[in-house]
Amino acid sequence: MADSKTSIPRLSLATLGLARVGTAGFSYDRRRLRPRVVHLGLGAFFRAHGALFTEDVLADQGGDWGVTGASLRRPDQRNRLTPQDCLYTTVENGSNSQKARIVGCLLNVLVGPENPAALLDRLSDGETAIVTLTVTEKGYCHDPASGRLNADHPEIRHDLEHPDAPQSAVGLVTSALARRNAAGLPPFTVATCDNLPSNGVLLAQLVYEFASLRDDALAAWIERTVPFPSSMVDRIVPAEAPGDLSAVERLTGLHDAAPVMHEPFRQWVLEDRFVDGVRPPWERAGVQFVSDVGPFERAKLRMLNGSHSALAYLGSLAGYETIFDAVSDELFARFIKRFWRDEVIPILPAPPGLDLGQYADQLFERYRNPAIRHRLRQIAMDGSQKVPPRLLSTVRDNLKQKRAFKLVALAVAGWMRYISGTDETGAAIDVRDPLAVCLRERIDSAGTDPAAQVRALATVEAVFGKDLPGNEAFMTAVTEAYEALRRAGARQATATWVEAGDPHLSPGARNGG
Ligand code: CS2
Repeated sequence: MADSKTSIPRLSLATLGLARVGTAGFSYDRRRLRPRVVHLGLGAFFRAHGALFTEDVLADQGGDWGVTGASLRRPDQRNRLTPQDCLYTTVENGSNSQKARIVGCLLNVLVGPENPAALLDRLSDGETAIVTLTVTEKGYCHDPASGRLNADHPEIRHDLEHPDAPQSAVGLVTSALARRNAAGLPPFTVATCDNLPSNGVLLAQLVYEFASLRDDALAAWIERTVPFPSSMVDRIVPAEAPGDLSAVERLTGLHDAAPVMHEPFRQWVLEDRFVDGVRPPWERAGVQFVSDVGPFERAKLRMLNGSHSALAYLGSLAGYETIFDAVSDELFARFIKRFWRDEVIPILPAPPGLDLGQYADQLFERYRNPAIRHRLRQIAMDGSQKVPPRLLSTVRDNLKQKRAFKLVALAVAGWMRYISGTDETGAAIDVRDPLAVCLRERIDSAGTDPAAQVRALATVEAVFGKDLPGNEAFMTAVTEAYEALRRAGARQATATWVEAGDPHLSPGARNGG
């Protein structure tokens, strides 16, 4: 099929052979694949991460591990992928290299809101052995501060009333498990791949709570039989940007409506708990199976995602567009290195075999990849869900150990400043957050006094819990930082904060850069 505007052939099974030399493809027999993995939340991240680990297994030793993708919101991915037989191109963008690869393990895409019954049927089918998820933090319909299910969430309420047409990931997983139980089938393994602390434990708890609202016997069966392995996943995958489609056309000679661009680095650390041990031999593709993901996940969430969120708020306010742009400014480079060295690394237990100082250096190099245009706006989204696990967890651990947390406090204040809705030039900020309306009302009701604005936001319990608004050290640190951001702007405030000496820095602390 040719694209009408460009007359470049559209990627599909029929045109695969036309791909330019240098484009990697697949040589396994795709007709053998069965839909044994269902992935909820088919976005760029999964297609450049989980799907590629499975693709590598197929390339290495064949097998039948095919993937069904499911979109729980919009039909865009299905609309783009189906006309090209669900094939897509991944482009690995290194600092000085580009590698294109056409991926074959995705077999079809279902769209939950259009046809919840079809998605439920697929999940309930005995052939489905593993359900993986990347539905983003807000997709868990939970209270980020307490980790409990938000039973008032409109999707949760809907799913309780309509168990045959669930909308939420928690509702879908529970209804499908209920059907399997009723049919005498074994459960599937539920492997969440979202950036949440103890993500498997959290999802198990949410599904259990939800199932208990339906039927105690079902909840007990789930608790007894369904494994929810925790994981740490990592790869920087920017959202599609203008120019990506034409770049892929130039590389492969084929028109792909759904390519994904990503960095070379990837990591997946996973607990080896699967129903009957059934899973692809992902270790062949580099997945690290460990008994306790906790230290890996905490290091990644607080060092990578924490610094991402800090840069997203402070960097956007300072006028930068991407992570690369922000860390190319010597000031923000110093900020981020001190953030790691002084406030995050000292309170983190190092995962086995990982030197956290080296990990910080490696993260910095990844951020300095000029070929990755990772937009701060993309990372800034959904701060009410991201700030608690990425930044407030670090605040709490520093408080416990009576250590300073000035730079983390500046990042939290940066979020508060960002969601006020106007930037330093007076231009509107497009704040995207499930709590946007509530946060806006809080700020508006506080008037113009910065300290009152901080108090109004810090008392949103779903974000700050019950403890932090009553903690004087926390409130003082965030209020001072917020006032400085208002008074001097993000760049100047960051400069002052970075310059300030840190009396709590232990003499042996490693120099992060
Ligand atoms: C980012 C993550 O958008 C965000 O909030 O911090 O998507 C980050 O790029 C990935 O977790 C990296 O593995």
